[in-house]
Amino acid sequence: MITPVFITTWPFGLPACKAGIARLNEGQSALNAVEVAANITEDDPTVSSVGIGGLPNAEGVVELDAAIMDGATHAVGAVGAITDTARPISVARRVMESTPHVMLVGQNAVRFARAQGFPAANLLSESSRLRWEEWKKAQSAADVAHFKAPTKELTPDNHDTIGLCALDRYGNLAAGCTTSGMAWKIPGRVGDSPVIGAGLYVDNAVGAAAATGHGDEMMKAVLCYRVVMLMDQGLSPEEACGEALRYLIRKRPPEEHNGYGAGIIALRKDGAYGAAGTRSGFRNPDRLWTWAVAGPHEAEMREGPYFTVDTRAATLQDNIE
Ligand code: SD4
Repeated sequence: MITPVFITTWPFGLPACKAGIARLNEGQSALNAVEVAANITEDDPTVSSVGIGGLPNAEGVVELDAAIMDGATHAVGAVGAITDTARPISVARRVMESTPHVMLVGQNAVRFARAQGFPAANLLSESSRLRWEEWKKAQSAADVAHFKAPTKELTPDNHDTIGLCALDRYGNLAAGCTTSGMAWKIPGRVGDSPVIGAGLYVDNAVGAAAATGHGDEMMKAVLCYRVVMLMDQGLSPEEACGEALRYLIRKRPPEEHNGYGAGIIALRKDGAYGAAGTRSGFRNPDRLWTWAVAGPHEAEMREGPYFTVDTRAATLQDNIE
């Protein structure tokens, strides 16, 4: 029998990791375990970057992105910039299972959710509202009105996705992502999390990957697809995550990504797992890249490894090739 494995990003993903592995050990599917585990973080108002309690956009509205992908069927469902609805990953699963489409966005995603029985919910917690008020005081009203939100003003806890990867005892893989995205983002901005190949990707024949970090940069490198492709070529999960990060760093100007960072988790179909992240990212040199994993052992936190390259030299070299 295959030993189940469950991985999540960030320390706030630990409760989800514990719930996910418990479901897998009960014999539930990887897909169910990812959804149930993601719901735990989405429902927690103290996590300021996912679901209820997430930080809002520049106009004070919480807009959520989420996606779920089933390695067994290669099906995927996603929602982008959905408002007033708890548990966006469950809405994403409904998109996958009840429509012929992959992604619904904005107000029509909300209408779809209501039609599917998801009730209206207030996502803006009091503490997130106060932080938004504080941020808004420092902005020019004209800039906000003209969609000039300074999305680059990031602090350590204003933009984190929970990414989840699972392997069940039947050998099936699944992945998910759910986030409120970057705090104070321009209304309507959709990040990498609901975008297949960027925020997550699974191929049951190879493995699964999910990402967190500066989505506007990570989308440009289709990061998670790359990780799975590299595992298919024989790299270990950790090497594949590292190579994908090196690729991102080579392709994009350092000033665009250095301050923000990226982290990836990966799980191979045989249960091998790994991760990679940037340490100087997330605008905080002391911020550690940490993730949670449970499998043959209890859920525990891991750190790193960290990947960087000499970006300018590599950019030149890479573009000549
Ligand atoms: C986004 N990738 O919306 C998400 C945010 C995140 O650490 O994960 N930040 O760009």
